[in-house]
Amino acid sequence: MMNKTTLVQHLQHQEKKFLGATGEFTSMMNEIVVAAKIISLEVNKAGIGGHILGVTGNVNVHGEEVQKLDEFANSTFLNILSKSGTVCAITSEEMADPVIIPKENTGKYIFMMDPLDGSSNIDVNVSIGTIFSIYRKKSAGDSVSDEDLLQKGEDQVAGGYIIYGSSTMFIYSSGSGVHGFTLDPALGEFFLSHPDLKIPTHGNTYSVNEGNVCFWEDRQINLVNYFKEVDEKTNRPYRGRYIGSMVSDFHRTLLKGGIFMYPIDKKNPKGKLRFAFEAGPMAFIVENAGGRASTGKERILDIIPSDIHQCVPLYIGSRFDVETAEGFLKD
Ligand code: P6P
Repeated sequence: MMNKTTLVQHLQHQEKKFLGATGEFTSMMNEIVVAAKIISLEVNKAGIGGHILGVTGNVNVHGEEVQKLDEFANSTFLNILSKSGTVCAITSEEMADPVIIPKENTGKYIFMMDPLDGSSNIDVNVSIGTIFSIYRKKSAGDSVSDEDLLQKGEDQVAGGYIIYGSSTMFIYSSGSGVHGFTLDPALGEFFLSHPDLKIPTHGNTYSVNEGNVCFWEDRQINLVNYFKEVDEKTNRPYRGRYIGSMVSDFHRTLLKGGIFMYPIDKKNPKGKLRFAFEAGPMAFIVENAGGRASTGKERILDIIPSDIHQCVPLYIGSRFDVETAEGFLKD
């Protein structure tokens, strides 16, 4: 174990590659790691004692029931990062408005998160996760403006997720490849387990909630039927896999290839997934792993959001498979 690289060591090595690095990014990432360890501990004992399972009785800005663990995860990141001196603002899927950090504790980054994605699966022991995205403050002066909070996807400084599953993994990219770390719970340390991850260029798995088929456009129906047809040359029929926890569905897609889709439908005419907290960071990761992420019509990282809670349709995964989807969906 001792010849393994820890996440802290990896971050220090990465920092040395950036001339003029102040160490503020590394410091912020280390704080994110601390929050991840705290949440991992809570998630893994959620079934014991029972006090943390279940709903809070509140709904979030998207009208979704807030689980107790959602709130725990959100407040854990909020408490740790707001005192870290590395961020000037924090936005969250679970908070209607941004939290602006007071001057005495402010920093140069904006931290955006889905604190516990897939949390409706907590009570049935399905893997869930945290998704985060980091931008650099752009506006002059001490105040935080829309110029800082509504940035183009490709201006992300880093994107990552933590998956609380059979093991807890920390996957991130800061633009120099995608790297995966696995938590050794006995030591409380993340160790490099998946260096420089690359997504297969062509997969044979499609992932979508087919329970929504009656709400889809015809071209979405035609696309999924295409994946189900028999054609040896193009590896079809594809296997269907859908967990209903994006972090889990994306993690499988990143490692094995294929495509994850959350299309528009009559219930969600703009899409269900959030640009800032889900589509944007996962698009940053998948492109750094050689994959592709699209709304079906445009590159996710080309989007400049008009609202911090903006939703988008999402097609993400192996380059070949996302291009196939775009062929069916482009006007
Ligand atoms: P549906 C979880 O609530 C989530 O935001 C993603 O993690 C997941 O991919 C999606 O929604 C599941 O949505 O409509 O298929 O239950």
